[in-house]
Amino acid sequence: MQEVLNYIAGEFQPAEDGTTLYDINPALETQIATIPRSKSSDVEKAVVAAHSAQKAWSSLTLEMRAGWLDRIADALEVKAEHIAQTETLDTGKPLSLSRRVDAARSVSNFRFFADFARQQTPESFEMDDAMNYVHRTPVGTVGLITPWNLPLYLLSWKVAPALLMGNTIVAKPSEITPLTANILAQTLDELDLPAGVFNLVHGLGPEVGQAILEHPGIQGISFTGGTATGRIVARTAAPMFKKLSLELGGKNATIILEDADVELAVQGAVKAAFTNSGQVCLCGSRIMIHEAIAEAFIPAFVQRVSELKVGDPMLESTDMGTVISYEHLQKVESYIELALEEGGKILTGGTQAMTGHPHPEARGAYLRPTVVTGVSSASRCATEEIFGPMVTLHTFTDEQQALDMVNASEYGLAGSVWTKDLERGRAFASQIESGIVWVNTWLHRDLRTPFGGMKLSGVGREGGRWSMDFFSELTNICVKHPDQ
Ligand code: TXE
Repeated sequence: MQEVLNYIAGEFQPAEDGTTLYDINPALETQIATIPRSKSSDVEKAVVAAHSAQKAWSSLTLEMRAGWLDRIADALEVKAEHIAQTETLDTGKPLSLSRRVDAARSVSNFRFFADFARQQTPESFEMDDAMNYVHRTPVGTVGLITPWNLPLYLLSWKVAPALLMGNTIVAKPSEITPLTANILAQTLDELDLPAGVFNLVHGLGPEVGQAILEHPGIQGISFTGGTATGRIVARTAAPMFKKLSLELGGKNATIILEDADVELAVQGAVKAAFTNSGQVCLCGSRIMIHEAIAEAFIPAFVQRVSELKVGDPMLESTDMGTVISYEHLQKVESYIELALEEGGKILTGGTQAMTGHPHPEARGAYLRPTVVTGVSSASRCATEEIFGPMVTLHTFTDEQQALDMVNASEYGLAGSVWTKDLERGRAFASQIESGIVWVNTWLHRDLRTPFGGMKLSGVGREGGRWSMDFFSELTNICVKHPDQ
């Protein structure tokens, strides 16, 4: 079994009190690693290390730090297959997905921010009698807290801009998926990143996560996770006036207008619903279909979903692996039961599935992709974030009704609209209360664009210049021209 350690002040080390937690593989339900169960004393050490590295790191030029990001990207790229295999072991997601999305994006996050930094021009504002210069300094030591659904992908999405802007880091990955964060720490260690610039502290949210939130020496918090935890993060960090970025949950809608290309919409809706077993905050878990196209769309959608191969995540042929844990599987199943109580009918799925698994005796957190119809768009299973392979279908007769259903959600992260009329798609998209709307596509990402949500889906935006803004403080320097 692998023994994962904290990475503090350039040293791999156990928790100060020596306690550990088990990391579980959700496909076999076996223990694959131990991680430190860190406490506030470990966070304290990490903050001291980060502070001692801060001055030297922030005094490098942006160009030099961009060079570091390039070297990190190159080193991670060499390990891409190792990262993908490890992510699959830890999460139960198909290896093909780990390769295509998790490993690839972890590399490109570093590369993107390096290139993006080089494209920036100094920001200045000329007045008749003076010139304003925008001067950026780092926030300081930042706390990065990340979830289990896209472990290294989301951690690197924060680490890259935080390093670029001259911050030092205390990071905490999810205790459920700690392994690829450890690969990142090993990689930075091999590259001789100055000690203390990046510190990784493993453990439980209410223990080590909370200690990061509460530490007065940490000036900014970037958090991705559930909305309930986000509330705790805000409650703790906001009164200390820490800079805060909250990327939280979603209950995203996929809207099929009556003039949609049925084949394209079916493909897109299946992908939006079941990628990573529905465990992407952007997943479309409420599908709204115009009545005029429902007869063509619904049977084709259900057919396609029932053909998805659920099984061993290591097999090339697998479309969907496990959900993240057996506990999470039970949560999703409880929503399937709730759907039936709420008057719903299951069109496909609804049961555990072990197809193609090499160890049929293992329990494994497998669940068939599940499609529910007949529940109200205001029902609990159509309004609460389930974060698993289950979607509800709803029909509408006109655009206003669709918009009302979509915007009734307490969440506002993402959505997709499917129509052959692009102008209509844009107009419809602009009326959806959410941070990201795709027209005729889903999870099509340009990393320069703002990413984040409104309402219960979070506060703030990341991506491109929004990440650069979050991870820096701005000083406007106004210089008066002489004799004017
Ligand atoms: O996430 P948590 P959980 C949603 C999804 C899921 C639900 C709960 O609906 O079912 O959230 O998942 C750390 N102080 N999303 O419980 O707890 C925790 O250790 C500081 C959506 O696994 O929010 C982990 O590192 N940190 C989401 C991180 O917060 C704390 C992705 C996220 O875990 C803490 C994941 C505390 N008091 C779940 N408590 C998305 N937006 O993509 C926990 N943590």
